[in-house]
Amino acid sequence: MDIFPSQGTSGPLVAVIPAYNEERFIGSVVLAARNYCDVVIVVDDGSTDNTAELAEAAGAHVVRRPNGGKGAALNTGFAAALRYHPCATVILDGDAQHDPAEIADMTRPILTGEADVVIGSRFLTGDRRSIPWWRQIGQVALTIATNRASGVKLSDSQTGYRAFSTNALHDLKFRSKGLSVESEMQFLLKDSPLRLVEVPIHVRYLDGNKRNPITHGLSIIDTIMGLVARRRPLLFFTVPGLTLTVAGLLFAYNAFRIVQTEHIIPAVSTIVGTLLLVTGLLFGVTGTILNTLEHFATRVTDELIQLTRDRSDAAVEEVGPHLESLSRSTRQL
Ligand SMILES: Nc1nc2c(ncn2[C@@H]2O[C@H](COP(=O)(O)OP(=O)(O)OP(=O)(O)O)[C@@H](O)[C@H]2O)c(=O)[nH]1
Ligand SMILES: [Mg+2]
Repeated sequence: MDIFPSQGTSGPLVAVIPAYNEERFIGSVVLAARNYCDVVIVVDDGSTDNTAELAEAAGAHVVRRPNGGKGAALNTGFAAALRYHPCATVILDGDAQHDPAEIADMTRPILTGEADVVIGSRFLTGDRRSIPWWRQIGQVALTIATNRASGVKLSDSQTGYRAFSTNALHDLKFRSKGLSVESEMQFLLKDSPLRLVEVPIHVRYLDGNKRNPITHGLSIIDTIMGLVARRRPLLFFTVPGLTLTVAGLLFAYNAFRIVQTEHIIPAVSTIVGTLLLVTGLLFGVTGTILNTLEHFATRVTDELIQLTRDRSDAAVEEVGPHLESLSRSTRQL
């Protein structure tokens, strides 16, 4: 098919497929995606099978990098996509879970200027028959946890089918190592001006479980907790801190009352009250300091991203890696 959805807009439509040991499916996924996109980029980071060779044979632009997880693969894929000056970029999985025929639906809100980020949701249509029930339980639980923690509400927080405007490719830089990059993206979107739209998608599962669903779910919860601590310190530290302080004050008041009426110092109330007060105040102060640093880091990062965006390609090649590592260090504050 040579009628590309990108016709009539400037720049090619680009697909980015992160792929790790996907030799069973990658060839057919690339061939199918090429029917709906101008360029297909496969980011292979250290596959031990023939993923890269098969993707190349199917016509993909293959970027190879050392294994750093899906988040790092997406950072690399976004940088590679930006070099094509795309009208829109779509990401999909290399295990044939997503239907490339839906790329047009995924990218339409970007091409019409309605959105910067499109999330392909498995739960918008209500047709969940193709999703095994145990996966649905995990996906819904992780969606509730990510929605609550990030403050951004989605019907499917874990989907890998997403589309992005150029602005979004510039702004979104991931740190997550494993498969928690989808949750991280939701936190990044919370404080960002990028406009978000969900569209319904269909999925199919041709493979069995690749990993233990319990440890997989726990590792994502672990990342969500870390993200809350880093990105929403008031929620993670200051709110529990205030609760502990109030509890400490109640114990202290009780101890004071006993001293007044019975003229003895109640050991339990005094010790517990003091411990609660000290811990609560420590949490409160820590949260407030981290919140200030987070705002500072966000401002510096935004300015660095803007600086990178305003430069010519040659200058970005030269200073980009330095700015990125500076921006990363600032975020790690
Ligand atoms: N480049 C790269 N791709 C990865 C890595 N880990 C996962 N991927 C790819 O990211 C996509 C999603 O990974 P999956 O393992 O299918 O994760 P999932 O879809 O959440 O899990 P399942 O439902 O079990 O398929 C696939 O195309 C993987 O090949 C990685 O470390 N590097
Ligand atoms: Mg998959």
